[in-house]
Amino acid sequence: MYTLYYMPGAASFVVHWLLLEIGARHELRRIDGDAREQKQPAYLKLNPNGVVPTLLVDGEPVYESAALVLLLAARHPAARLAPAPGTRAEEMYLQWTLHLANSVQPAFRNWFYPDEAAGEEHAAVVKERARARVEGAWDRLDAHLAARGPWISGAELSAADFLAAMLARWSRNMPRTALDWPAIARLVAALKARPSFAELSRREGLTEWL
Ligand SMILES: N[C@@H](CCC(=O)N[C@@H](CS)C(=O)NCC(=O)O)C(=O)O
Repeated sequence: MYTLYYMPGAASFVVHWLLLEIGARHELRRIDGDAREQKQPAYLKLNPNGVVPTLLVDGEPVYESAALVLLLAARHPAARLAPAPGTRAEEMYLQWTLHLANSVQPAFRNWFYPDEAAGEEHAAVVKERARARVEGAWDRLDAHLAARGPWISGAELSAADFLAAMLARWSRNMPRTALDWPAIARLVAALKARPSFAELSRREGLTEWL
């Protein structure tokens, strides 16, 4: 049994999506970002970083969205969202999951929270550099998908594709959205066509990027 602490459209989005895609039994607890509930003591006991997502896994809190992507794919082999160990597909799956989490997601954090890195007076330059980093990431992901795709790990869909689609969604109001890159646009269109995406959007009350 799982309990997901989430905010609509946030980094919890991919975890929620995978729970639906896998068909895993779960409950949802919405965190009120406007009230900064993620910084309140009750939530900090679960996730001392004060961010979403947190997933209770059999009652124990686990955080970091990419860790939860890997964890859910590994715990539910029947969903076939984690490539077999020791394969080339697994190498690409792990490489890109960690790259998206370690390099691309922090650039988005700078885009959405531009005063965090160096204060309000440097926010414009932080944002501009974040935009360049995100666009560079799309160049490289698109080239990889064109050469080795259609999915991140090759011929088969994996949990990493859902993480990429979430990040692509975050670019929807940037000067260039991820959908300007054709191989990424194809991946995203295929994932958005899945019933889990419609259900996810309905549950989170999302009206953009449908
Ligand atoms: N590395 C973390 C980052 C999570 C993160 O930055 N979450 C954002 C929403 S996308 C958040 O909770 N922001 C609220 C805040 O920072 O107060 C993860 O991937 O789980």
